[in-house]
Amino acid sequence: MKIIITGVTGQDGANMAEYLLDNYADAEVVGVVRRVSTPNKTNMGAFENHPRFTEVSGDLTDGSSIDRVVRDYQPDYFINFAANSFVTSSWKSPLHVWDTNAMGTLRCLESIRNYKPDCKFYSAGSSEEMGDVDYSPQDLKHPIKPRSPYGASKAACRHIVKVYRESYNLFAIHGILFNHEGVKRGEEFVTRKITKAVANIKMAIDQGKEFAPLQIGNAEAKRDWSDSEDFMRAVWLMLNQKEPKEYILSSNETHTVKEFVSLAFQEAGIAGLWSGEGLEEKFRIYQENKILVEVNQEFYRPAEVAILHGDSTPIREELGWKPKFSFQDLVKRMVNNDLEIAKKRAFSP
Ligand code: G4F
Repeated sequence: MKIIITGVTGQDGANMAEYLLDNYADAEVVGVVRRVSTPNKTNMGAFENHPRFTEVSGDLTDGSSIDRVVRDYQPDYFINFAANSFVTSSWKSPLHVWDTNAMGTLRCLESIRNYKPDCKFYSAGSSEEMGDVDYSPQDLKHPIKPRSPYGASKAACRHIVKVYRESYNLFAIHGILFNHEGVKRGEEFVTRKITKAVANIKMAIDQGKEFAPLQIGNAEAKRDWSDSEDFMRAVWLMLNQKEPKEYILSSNETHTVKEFVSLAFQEAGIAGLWSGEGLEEKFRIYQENKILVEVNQEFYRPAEVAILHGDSTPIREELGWKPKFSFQDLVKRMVNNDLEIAKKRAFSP
């Protein structure tokens, strides 16, 4: 069973590789890594030297590299987790985001069509495609109304995957993933930004040192957060159905960024309280005037998706998927991981 995973250095790619290597003795994983001048393979630590893992060089913006990987490795599955996935940066480099995400997906589909048409293909869809939502919770019938170049690029993937599935009879699916996080999450995303700051502030408080408050953008935004590890099991279920049916993956809950902040500090043993409104809103240590978090215009987006709240009932009922981790578990795991990292850093010689 040969599985190509693009984006294997990222959170989802690494979690998927780990899941397959740990659970399927016949899984041979080929991880596609984009050449960068300063490689970051931190997330690959658990499997980089695994005997059934092979690293190959490739880039979604270079169709010839994708052709070569598919032709040479003849995969049974191709899981595309490579993307420019940070929504904010999509306003700054929209052409690059479209080239990687939308054209990149088309390049994968063309390579599969030409060199391994019986290969099952997974495209990582996003709840950002829903955008300016009409109703909650969102299901697969929800109109596509993206609010960012990123969301629009993922909507393009959704359309082209359908076109290839129907035109060429490919097993190609575009599952819609609501927000999913974890200990491998990049530090620019709001959850990891919060848990890393919580850990650093906790260390400073314990050592009697001063600290700068965490700066965040829209604290009222609501997201449907899950654990990436739970989603990887679901992606594999989707790829192993008889027919190529698409599903939504979500926790079926929605929480504000403020709730995430409060819970993360609470997990580190710091009780806090929100006060003020809009840009004046602040999160302070309970019954003290010490500011932990401030709202800062700099982190607002040109257009915001105010609420995401998914309905993943169909995959739960039809494929039997059930998440292991709750919202509270997720926050706890992320905070404790960042506390460990902060402690190691503080006590390393
Ligand atoms: O963590 P975020 O940057 O994730 P976002 O934009 O929801 O996108 C993530 O989830 C999508 C699925 O829905 C994926 F497709 C996508 O690739 C990515 O994984 O921001 C979450 C929310 C936003 O509303 C943002 O405005 O948090 C708000 N926010 C408030 N302050 C902030 C900040 N986001 C970031 N990154 N940094 C802040 O300081």
